[in-house]
Amino acid sequence: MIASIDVDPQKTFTSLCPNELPVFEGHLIGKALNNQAKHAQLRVLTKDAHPANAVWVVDAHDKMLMPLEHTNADLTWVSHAVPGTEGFEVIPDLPGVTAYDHVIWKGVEPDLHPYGACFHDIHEKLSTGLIEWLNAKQVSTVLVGGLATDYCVKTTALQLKQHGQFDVWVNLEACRGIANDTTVVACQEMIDAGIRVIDSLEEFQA
Ligand code: VGL
Repeated sequence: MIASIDVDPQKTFTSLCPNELPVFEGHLIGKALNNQAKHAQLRVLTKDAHPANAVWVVDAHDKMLMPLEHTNADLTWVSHAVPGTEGFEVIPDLPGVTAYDHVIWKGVEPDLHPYGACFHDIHEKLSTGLIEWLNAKQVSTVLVGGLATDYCVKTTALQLKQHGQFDVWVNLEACRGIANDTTVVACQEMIDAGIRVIDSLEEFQA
């Protein structure tokens, strides 16, 4: 069984929400996510769902990426992906949530800012149930895309590889990164972990 996973394809990570965390071309990956889903029998959506009063929130972009002492919120970020706001919505071309087979909402607690979709906490203690759900559906292969390559896509793919027994593929055509240097490092980290990082679906073989 193959599952495709749309990691945080939300307007908060696009130029549609310039005050949040815009990723270059982030709003353009919807069709590529739909195409990869055609290679899978199951489709999963993950969404950041952050409260406005989260401990990691700063009020300006130049105050971001500062280390924090919080156990499960490592860096400062501007407020993003708050349920009820535009940034929480999915990007154009994607189906509504009920069209998916499974949906994970993460980062709901004010003092937890996870990147990966498999655990609620950075220390990977509190499962979101994603790996367990994939196992229950007898999924052997996961095809991952979304936003952003260098944070949530990377961490989700690494967790799926390290804590699950899946063949993990990351389809770069259906991803965009926040910064080029961290994206290059992220791709190498994924490759080193045994993840297949591919430029397009043409390279995918289950
Ligand atoms: C993300 C930075 C902060 C992501 C989330 O989805 O990649 N990046 N929060």
